[in-house]
Amino acid sequence: MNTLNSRLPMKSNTPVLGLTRRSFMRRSALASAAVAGAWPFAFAPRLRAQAARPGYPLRLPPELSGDTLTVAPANLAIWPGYSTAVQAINGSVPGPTIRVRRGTEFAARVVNQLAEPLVLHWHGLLAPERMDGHPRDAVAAGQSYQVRFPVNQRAATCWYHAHTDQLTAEQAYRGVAGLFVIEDPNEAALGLPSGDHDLPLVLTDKRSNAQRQLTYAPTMMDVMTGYLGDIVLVNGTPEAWLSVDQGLYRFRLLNGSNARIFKVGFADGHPFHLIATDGGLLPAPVQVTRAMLAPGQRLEILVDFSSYAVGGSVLLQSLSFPASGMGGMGGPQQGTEMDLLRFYVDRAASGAATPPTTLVPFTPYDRARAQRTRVFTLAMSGMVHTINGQLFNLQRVDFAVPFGDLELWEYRNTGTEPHPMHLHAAHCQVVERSGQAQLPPEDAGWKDTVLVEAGETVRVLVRFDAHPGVFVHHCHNLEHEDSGMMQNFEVLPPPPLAIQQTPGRVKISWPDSTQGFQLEATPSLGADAAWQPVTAIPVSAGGRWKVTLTNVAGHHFYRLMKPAF
Ligand SMILES: [Cu+2]
Repeated sequence: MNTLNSRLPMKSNTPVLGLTRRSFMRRSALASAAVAGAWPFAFAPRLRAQAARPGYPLRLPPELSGDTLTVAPANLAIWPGYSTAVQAINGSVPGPTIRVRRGTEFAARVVNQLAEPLVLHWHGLLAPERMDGHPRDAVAAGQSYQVRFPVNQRAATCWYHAHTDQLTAEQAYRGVAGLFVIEDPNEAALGLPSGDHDLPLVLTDKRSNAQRQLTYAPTMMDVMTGYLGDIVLVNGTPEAWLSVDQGLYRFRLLNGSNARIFKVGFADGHPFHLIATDGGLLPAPVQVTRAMLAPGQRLEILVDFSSYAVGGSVLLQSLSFPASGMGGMGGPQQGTEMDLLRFYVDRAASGAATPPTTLVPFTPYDRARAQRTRVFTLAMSGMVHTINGQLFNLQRVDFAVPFGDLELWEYRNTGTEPHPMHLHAAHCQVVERSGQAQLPPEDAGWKDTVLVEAGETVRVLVRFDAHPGVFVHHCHNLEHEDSGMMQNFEVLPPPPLAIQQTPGRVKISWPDSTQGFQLEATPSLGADAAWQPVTAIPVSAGGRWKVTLTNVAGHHFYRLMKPAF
């Protein structure tokens, strides 16, 4: 039996291939805090008190920067004394947390040791077309494939998960998912909690039976509502608890559930700060007492435990909320209160820490620059859900988006189920909900997954300016997705530029049948790219727009883009 994720701290610190030294130290620090929960000889009163704690100390996934991701059947001691069949990544559920520094290349070999096809999607990452994990790119059982792409986007808590045609829901449910954290050394200056005070919380709900197996057998009703579980695992830990000090913590929350929406908050109403959504840090922390987190979404929060006495504890929950939809047949209905994680405040903090007042600048798109509105009607058809009246067809491309155009996407939910809509290949900005521009803080910043409640119309602004090619957008209720609530779209490549360079002089031209483009230049590509409009006014001649730049010092890169800000 694989014990990588055993609750026994000594076992869970068994060296893991690819585990970085930093992560090993983080995990060791955590384990030393949590060790009393399973240590056989309690030799201090505090440790004895901890030994009586119900539940299990929070596990932390191993960490990787790339290398090999082997997806294979495994048996894990999710509940001590039981062996639970899962589909693990490198023997772990959730899979290893991938950490990549902005401006570097991510490379990994994905090895499919399942008895079925598999492809992984890098959710929130701007990967090129054939690296993105489109369902058409799944490899057969026993096969492997190489992933390689540069990571130049803002630092963010992203994730990765199975995206196999009609198998996404079951594979993700059985464990084929993990966090993917993009780090930016420039953000270190913000002084946010780090090391063992910066922790992932991967929330997933499951149904378990008497033999402690994770059952997945969706009925037609489950497909309609999405598969709702009756227990929550946090980082693969049931009834999870965490020993903390009285300091400030950064928690990176991912809702990795198939269908369950969480309303994250403390049982005692303890306030916390929202600092990041899907696409990275917000302009400033926002103090809240609860936050909605739909499947696929991420939130980062700062929690200050200094108001709790040493010896105190507080429970993080999914608070109850009125839910649209039919509710689940197997698990508690959508919107039912569920416990997530109990924090035991065991120690004084090593130093005082307060949230920073500002984080990372955010520039909203200029809605007036949107080239067009694209309407997506989300509706129920029998027991499944459609987008614009159709179910997904792997071979059919449903629409094309010109590269670099700012578009207003309008999701109209005419059904009775909530739909967390996820788009690949770009991040978007939420602009209004059913005509209201006043938005909850969870809608702030750069998003890739937007919750559209029953009866709601949500408008977002989006510009596909990273990679041309065929991508998907879909509902991230995974039963909805697998039953066809997904579309292909093609990001059309920008018009080709013709560039003639002589010393000190650059002649650039492009077809004058293309309107509205702005020529931009940058001295370097990658994470340091600083695209600036070229101010020279193009002239039309011989069917082309032409610009001649003189006194050009050094080497530049050029592109065509439509203004969005
Ligand atoms: Cu849906």
